[in-house]
Amino acid sequence: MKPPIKVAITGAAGQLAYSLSFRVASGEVFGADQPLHLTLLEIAPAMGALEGVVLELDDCAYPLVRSIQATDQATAAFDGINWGLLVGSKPRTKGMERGDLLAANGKIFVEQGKALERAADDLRILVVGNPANTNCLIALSNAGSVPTDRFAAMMRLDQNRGMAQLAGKAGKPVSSVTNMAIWGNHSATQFPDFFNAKIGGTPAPEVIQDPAWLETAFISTVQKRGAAIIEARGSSSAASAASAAIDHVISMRSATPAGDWFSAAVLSDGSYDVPQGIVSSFPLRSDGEKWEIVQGLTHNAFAREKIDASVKELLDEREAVKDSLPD
Ligand code: NAX
Repeated sequence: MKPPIKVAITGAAGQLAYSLSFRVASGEVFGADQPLHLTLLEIAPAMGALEGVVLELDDCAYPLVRSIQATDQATAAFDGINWGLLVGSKPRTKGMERGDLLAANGKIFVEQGKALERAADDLRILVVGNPANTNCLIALSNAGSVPTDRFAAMMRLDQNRGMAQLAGKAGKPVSSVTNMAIWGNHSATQFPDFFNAKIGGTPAPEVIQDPAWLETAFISTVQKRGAAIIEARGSSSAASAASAAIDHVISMRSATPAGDWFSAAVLSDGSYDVPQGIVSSFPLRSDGEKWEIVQGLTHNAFAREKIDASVKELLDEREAVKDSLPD
């Protein structure tokens, strides 16, 4: 057994965390030889419901769990953590404009970013709570000495959705789909890059010889999948989102298979003419500890226009939260 690590999950009484926490506690994410201390963060009104989650986690008798702490204080939740899965955020309520949503979440991620200065030296963060890219930007901008490359926002659900759609259309198993890059924002402007995706090692457009489907139905299905799930289920994607969060952490912690990549939103270094200072999705490779943006992919005018539109949305979001970003 390795020495225990500390993992924090925020929004821990919410529906996504109800799937995620149990899978983290079971060892599925960090390994069957990795004991962990779990800290669960919620807001004060949800502490009663969180207590119920803790009772259930206890009742699973997971052998890897060394302790479970429930708190409504970010500083306590993030003390000494190695990983933080930031799921909690303020949902959009009736009549709320997008700017109001950004501002409300800005406050949360300023506070949580500051509290992350108390984390362990090897801290890694995944921001899931929406608007995830801009929340991630706010957190990393307020986290003082924590290196910015420790932060990512979740695009893995979009990647997985894209892979499933391509596999379904091609009549191939989803395991044959690789190199699925998502560019831009986790929103309806994102660009799921079918041009660079492969099916069984062959470019997706050569396997699926239906450019009209790829350029319209495929893109909009991936972009609007979240809304389709809300429409069908009456609540937003939770189990698939938890599954994607797990895939993200595993991809970050393992060496990426040769020739492949995975998608996550990270602070742009200017690659692919995405301006610095926004958290945008890129294709990444990891060596198990550090990640890098895959270089050298090409985009035609169609793809470039889609990427630029999503990047513009991220720039607008950054402008809307500028009060939450230190100079
Ligand atoms: P829920 O509303 O069920 O749960 C959110 C929880 O966060 C609530 O229990 C709430 O009390 C808590 N919370 C609010 N402010 C908090 C704070 N300051 N500190 C700690 N906890 C706080 O939403 P759920 O379905 O679980 O979704 C969680 C978040 O994931 C939402 O923001 C949602 O939009 C986002 N999603 C992001 C996805 C992505 O791909 N990046 C996909 C799935 C999901 O929709």
